[in-house]
Amino acid sequence: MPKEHSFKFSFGPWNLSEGADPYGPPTRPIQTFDWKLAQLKKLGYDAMMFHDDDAVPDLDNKSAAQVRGEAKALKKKLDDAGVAAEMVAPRLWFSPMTIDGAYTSNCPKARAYAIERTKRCIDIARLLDTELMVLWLARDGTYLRESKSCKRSVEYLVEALDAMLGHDKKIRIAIEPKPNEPMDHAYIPTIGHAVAVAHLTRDPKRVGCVMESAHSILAGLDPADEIDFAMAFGKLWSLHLNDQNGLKFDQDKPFGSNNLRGAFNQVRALWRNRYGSGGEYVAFDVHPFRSTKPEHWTAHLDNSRRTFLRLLEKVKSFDEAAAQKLIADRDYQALDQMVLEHLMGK
Ligand code: GLO
Ligand code: MG
Repeated sequence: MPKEHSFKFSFGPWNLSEGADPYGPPTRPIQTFDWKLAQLKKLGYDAMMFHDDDAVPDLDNKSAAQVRGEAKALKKKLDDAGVAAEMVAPRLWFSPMTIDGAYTSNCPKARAYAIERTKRCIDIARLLDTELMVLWLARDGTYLRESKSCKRSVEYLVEALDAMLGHDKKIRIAIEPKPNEPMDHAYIPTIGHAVAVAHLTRDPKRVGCVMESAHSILAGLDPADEIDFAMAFGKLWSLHLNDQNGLKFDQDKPFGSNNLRGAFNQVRALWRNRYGSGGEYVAFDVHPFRSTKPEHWTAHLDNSRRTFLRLLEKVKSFDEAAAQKLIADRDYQALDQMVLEHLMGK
């Protein structure tokens, strides 16, 4: 087992969501950013994740000087609160410019918009004193296979990544794969795709990934293996831990809520690989259930972190020597039961 090291935690303002879904309006009153920051502090988290327009609202309609001013004011607010900015991510799925995709749109103007917007996002990240930008490629995929070409899309994506890497010599880009939703098929569905694309860019060392549990499950994969795979390449630079009940809409359930054993294996992979020893954060990309009352609004974040820490104890107290004996004897039947009994507290 690795030597003792501790984990640092983060979440984004969108994780204190108001309950709106495609079928109904918010079920909790809209809250301010300051309220969300105060909750983050109260819950004992260390950092906040940002979309570029969480940091600078209405970004597309602001001048470079305005953007700089607002980003600096936010940095001061975070400093005063003792909270770090973990990363900034360009929100490339809202604008009328990205209806048919961002970096891989069929429209050259849309592709140019996506790259320019991302450069602004990078500038904001640097003003918030983080070198990490997360790319969730929400609309870079297809509704209709015949409408685009996957090979051409990969080429566009690499061109865009090269432009980002050229814009700032320090920025590190973590691609967040997801196989579907909002698209039918996304071009970067798994960690393997993200790692492969990194190697086509001008500076592969600065392109890595974020593993989100729900996204891996939607791709039919095991999140713990996705963690291990990314870490085998030194490419796991952030995490969106959560849970997902099978192949349906992206649920972003509390960590461990659906599959406690799967969550145990994710924490075990992180612990065994010393995730976090390079300053990486454990982020929870979780949402409250729509039915959650305002007075219980932050419970999913508190619970996810609590579950993570409880599972960390389970990881540390797992009898590795006994497990190794069973493995050597190929007695996986007994190993299976040993894991279950350990998780059940016997
Ligand atoms: C949605 C994604 C989303 C991203 C966030 C950061 O499925 O998980 O929440 O993580 O926008 O880019
Ligand atoms: Mg996510």
